[in-house]
Amino acid sequence: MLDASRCQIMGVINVTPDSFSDGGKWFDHEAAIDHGRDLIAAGADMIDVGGESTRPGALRIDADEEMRRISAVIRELAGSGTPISVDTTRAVVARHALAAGASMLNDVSGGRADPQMFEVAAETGVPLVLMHWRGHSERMQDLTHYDDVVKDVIGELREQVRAAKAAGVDGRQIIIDPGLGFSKTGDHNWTVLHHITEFVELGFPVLLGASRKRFLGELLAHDGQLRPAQDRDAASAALTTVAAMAGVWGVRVHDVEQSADAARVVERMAREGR
Ligand code: PMM
Repeated sequence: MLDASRCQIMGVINVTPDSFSDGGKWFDHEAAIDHGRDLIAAGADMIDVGGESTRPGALRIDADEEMRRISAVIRELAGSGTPISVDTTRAVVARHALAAGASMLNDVSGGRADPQMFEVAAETGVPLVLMHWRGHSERMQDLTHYDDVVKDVIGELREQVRAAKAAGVDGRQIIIDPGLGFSKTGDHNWTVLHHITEFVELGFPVLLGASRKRFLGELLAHDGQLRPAQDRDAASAALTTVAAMAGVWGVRVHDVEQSADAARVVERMAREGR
């Protein structure tokens, strides 16, 4: 069962040369493994390992390259007892990652990129993150039309949940994620965040990935320059506080320490009300 005693902290390792948020720092396996250990020491409950960049406009790599990037990192960290989720849209990579020791699937396409992802989840029974998604990175920012972003995202997420269940995934495995920045403008992200309780009320654990994203860089811009990604961590932790107070199950963050502290503050405050 998923821990819900307080907002869960998912630390991020992008084993990619081109991530916007950490600029390829963890492309080297040894560096990625060391970083994973540091994230756990800083208070992460789990680590999300991904080998394919999802930055807007990014081109795809093939599945073999994706597996090559993440295998050793997952094997090593899972082998020392760290709960690992794998950030992939491909069923073949998901299977490979589970065999290497991962215990959760984080599919940013919510099963839309590769319907066989649902089979992998149904067969293995592991938790599956279904993120709201409209298209791959190279075209996702062309797919930002909404009549009502909150209603439309919830409606599309419901369809993804329905498809997962129809393919045999148990509802108790499902975690939903509104997909901040994926086919969404900065204003869309803020509207979704303002209405985040409506997502929580759908009855599934909610995961949020706001950390270091462009909309925070825009909010904190100075002299017309975006605030650089690595200087967005205080704002990211502020959103962890907001999310935890709204009953969000978990946050996917690059800087674990500040968000872990924020989640603990919110948990302690909530205990006063019980
Ligand atoms: N964002 C990114 C990658 N994976 N997974 C989930 N579930 N939710 C997200 O919002 C999300 C994700 C892109 O950010 P990164 O390049 O910093 O990893």
